Amino acid sequence: MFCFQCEQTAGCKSCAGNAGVCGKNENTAFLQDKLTGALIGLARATDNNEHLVEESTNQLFLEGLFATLTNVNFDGETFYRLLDWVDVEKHRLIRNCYECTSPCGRNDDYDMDNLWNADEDSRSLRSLILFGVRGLAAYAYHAWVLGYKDDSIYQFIHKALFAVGRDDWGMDLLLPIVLEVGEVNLKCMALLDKANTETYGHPEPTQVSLTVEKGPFIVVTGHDLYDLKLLLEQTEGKGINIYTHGEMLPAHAYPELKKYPHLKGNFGTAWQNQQKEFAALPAPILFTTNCLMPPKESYSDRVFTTGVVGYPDMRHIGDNKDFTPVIRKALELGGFDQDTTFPGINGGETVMTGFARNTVMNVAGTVIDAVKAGAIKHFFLVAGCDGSRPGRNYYTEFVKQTPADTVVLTLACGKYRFNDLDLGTIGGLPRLMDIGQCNDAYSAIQIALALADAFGCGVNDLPLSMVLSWYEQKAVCILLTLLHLGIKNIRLGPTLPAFVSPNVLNFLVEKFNITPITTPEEDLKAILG
Ligand code: SF4
Ligand code: SF3
Repeated sequence: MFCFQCEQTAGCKSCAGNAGVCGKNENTAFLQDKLTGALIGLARATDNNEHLVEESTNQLFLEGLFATLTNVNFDGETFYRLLDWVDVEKHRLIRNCYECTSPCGRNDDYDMDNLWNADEDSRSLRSLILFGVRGLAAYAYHAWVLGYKDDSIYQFIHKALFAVGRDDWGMDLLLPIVLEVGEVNLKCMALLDKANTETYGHPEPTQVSLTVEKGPFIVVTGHDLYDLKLLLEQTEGKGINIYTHGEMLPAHAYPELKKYPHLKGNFGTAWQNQQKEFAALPAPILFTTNCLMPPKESYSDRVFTTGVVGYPDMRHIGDNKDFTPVIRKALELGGFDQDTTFPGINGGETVMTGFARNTVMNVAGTVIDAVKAGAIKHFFLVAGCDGSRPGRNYYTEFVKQTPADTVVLTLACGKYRFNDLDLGTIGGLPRLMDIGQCNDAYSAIQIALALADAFGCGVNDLPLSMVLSWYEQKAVCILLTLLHLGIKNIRLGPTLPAFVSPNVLNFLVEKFNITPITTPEEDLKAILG
């Protein structure tokens, strides 16, 4: 196997041999490559055939790409099903081709080994496109399940996959598509933001308890708010409480979700701690998306998956979204005998969320006055994924060391390293504000653009620094979005992506001045002068 799509890849180079660091085995890696190659073949078949593309074709692109994201699906059955589906769609798109006696090869599946063995710059650029499009597909999927669709996004996915299969394209053709991933991802995150806010209302600042009350409960993790909503409906009046985990935390801030009194609080920290945190949990855990780690025996009887998530032998809730087996399990396990608090990493017993664009823009006047009066000297966006590398302590230390006259905005699962800290307030606002999930990077961008507008300058001229952490492919497409917007001086860690070749890195440094993180002390000194 060969895989280097995430930050924890072996030796910061690539996972090879029998299994990846994430637990993906050789067979799953093979099937994921096969499916990706087949989707490239399907993208080739859409060329000149866009008029034949149906909803089911695009649904397949989204599900197929999402299923190959890190920590989403380890189940061979899923990939066989998706491969069969590609076959059906391809037959429909290019029936004549299947009947042709002298095939030209134009619609063939792509052999991913060609990509992994290509020269390093071509491999790097095409990997950026592929991994970026995997992240984008995940966001498009979340919007899709809420009924928000945009053909131009799907057409770009076809174009991008077509490019991934071009062994003969150079930097001149590939680089614009790399940046276009960022552009289309912005459109996609805007669509998801619209879907979430029109369906569930605008997030409101909300304090979330880290105490699990006695009695039966269910822990729900991942990013899919629609699954959470259905679970809340199905558990209503059944004496079962619901606790969010990981990237589901911002759900507490949406009016249409927080109205359920049995949506009680948050359990646990970021994804990489799940094998320890779930071990003795007297409750089922529902995975709606990444990040799923191979379940340990100590809790594997309590793991349920749904949507594009899958793991061999774990119970999967299908498209009918009937969560009865999860509910039965919760009642059978019974929960804790007494209220039990699971403090955050720094000992806090509650966390705040809900500072998305609407909330922050409603207090824009206060924020701008505070900046003009010198009460707020600088903004930091400390955001992105968490992971298990020890170097990620940087982010906790960085936030702890930010001066009292600065504001820290955050989003995604990396925040669990510091979101239980009490950083106090500034001009009546909390110094630490959680904007939401990783896709709420859209909200952060809108906040930055509004600030730039108010001060009559560009985002790069604002007293704002982005200190980002990455792990999986959604972070890749968000990073490309920031580059598409021309945002410079991003600090990125804990390590730089293995799939960025030295020449591509030089380009990113020269054009956007991307820099790797160093130490909190040095970086803060460099930023604040
Ligand atoms: Fe390795 Fe990451 Fe690929 Fe898993 S997803 S095999 S950890 S590079
Ligand atoms: Fe986290 Fe997996 Fe990326 Fe949505 S849940 S941010 S790592």
